[in-house]
Amino acid sequence: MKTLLITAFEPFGGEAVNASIEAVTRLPEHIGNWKLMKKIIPVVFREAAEQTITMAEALEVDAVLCIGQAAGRNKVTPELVALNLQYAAIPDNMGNCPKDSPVVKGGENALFATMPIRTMAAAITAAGLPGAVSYSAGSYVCNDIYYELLHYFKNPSVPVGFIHVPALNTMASEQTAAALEAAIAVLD
Ligand code: PCA
Repeated sequence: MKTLLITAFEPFGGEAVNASIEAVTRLPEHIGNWKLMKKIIPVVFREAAEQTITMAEALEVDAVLCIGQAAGRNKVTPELVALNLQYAAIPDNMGNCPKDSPVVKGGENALFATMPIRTMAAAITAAGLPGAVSYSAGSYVCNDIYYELLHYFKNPSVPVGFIHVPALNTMASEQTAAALEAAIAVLD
């Protein structure tokens, strides 16, 4: 049995809910060969990544998968790329509002997922649910945590992935959870 740290984000932007929490809390404790360790993290630049790295190290997890909400999308979208860019259109939950700052000074411009993103997206559609590979996690806190984790766990003995999910008014959380379960089930 391997352990997967799976994170969801608190609500942000003045909203009362975040679809990532609703979906992650609906996931079973075990999927295939994986035991899930669920954690809710703040929508705060850097802090979200720091908490996740601390938890991943303390629990000695085998992989890390972060889930965030992407309002306006109508599919569950595993993310292939993280950019070394912070640009916030709205402040994060601590009032940070970076405009074109690097995530990691001197870091590579972009990092690729170390989970099998295409296979995960294909598993979602094979389950009859809306899924697609995404090539941009944006430039807000979701992209920030993704880049920081990929940078930190450069040796992909701890694979890292990110999946954006639609808002609750677009996709029911049971469906979103089923899509996440299908994506996790293909992990080795
Ligand atoms: N979505 C935001 C941050 C938290 C979340 O759920 C994003 O896409 O960056």
